Amino acid sequence: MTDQPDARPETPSTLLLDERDGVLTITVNRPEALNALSPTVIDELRAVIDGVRPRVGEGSDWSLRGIILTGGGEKAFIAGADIKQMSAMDRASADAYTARAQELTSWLEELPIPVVAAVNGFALGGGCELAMACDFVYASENARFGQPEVALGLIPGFGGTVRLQRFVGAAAARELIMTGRRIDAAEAQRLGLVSCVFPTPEALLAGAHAALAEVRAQSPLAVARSKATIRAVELLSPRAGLDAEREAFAACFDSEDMREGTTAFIEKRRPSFTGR
Ligand code: DAK
Repeated sequence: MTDQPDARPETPSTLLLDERDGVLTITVNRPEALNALSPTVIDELRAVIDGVRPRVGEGSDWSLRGIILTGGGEKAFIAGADIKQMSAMDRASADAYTARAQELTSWLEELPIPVVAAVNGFALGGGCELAMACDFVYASENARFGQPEVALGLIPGFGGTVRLQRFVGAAAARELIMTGRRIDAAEAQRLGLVSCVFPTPEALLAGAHAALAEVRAQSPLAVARSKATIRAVELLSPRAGLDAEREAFAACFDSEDMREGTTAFIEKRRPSFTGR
């Protein structure tokens, strides 16, 4: 990890935040630079996600049940790392920058609530990598995905070599990374990178909210444990993964949510979950 402290501004300069119905929408808002990930954007995203953590998870009041990450303006989700700022970095500052960005992607994966990437335009390089660290990747028809780092003399550095092949398989990942080719939303869905495509950016946001409303009706504890187990087993062999799943499944039988969910089913009523 890095030894630089996080910037924790009261009001982020590069993000718009909007919270309603237990869902926090984070909009990266630098449309003049196609929402490129400057070090300030990374630090502000880190500060926001860090601030969310006490509000979610076992022992919390579960006041947040989901996050939507999207891009400001009409052209881009996030057009990658900020090439202008990056061009002035040396090896040490690039290493610190990428460590902070990689840690941010791990935080998103570790949050006990779902994060939806609402990709409403270019998701290139670090933008595609940030989307892949989210739980659901939804896109509007104008979305364009790609890992164009090779055109800059770089390789993906925010987890792209690891995550892209998990989504699309090794063959397609090799091709996309080594050609730097951009693909549209339909192809991204065909390859498995995107799970839902919406006709417009407005429909995309509505779709993301609708998915999180579905999540909100479920046991927060079970959703959190599902996410954690999916992440844990990804790193294991299939046998060890099944063991980890069995253990996490059995642990649900100690929760109030499991008792409530099964009882509500039998009593033909809606469950009232507490997240305990
Ligand atoms: N960074 C900075 N500014 C950007 C930008 C970016 N990634 N992308 C676009 N902009 C700026 C443009 O410079 C332009 O600003 P002005 O010239 O008007 O001041 C403005 O946004 C509008 O862009 P365009 O005029 O280019 O718009 P177009 O519609 O013509 O083209 C485009 C859109 C998305 C095709 C084009 O902008 C483009 O190709 N952008 C660059 C996309 C890209 O290559 N992204 C990947 C960046 S590499 C690392 C770890 C990770 C990474 C790096 C290092 N370490 C291990 C150290 C990650 C790397 C990347 O993400």
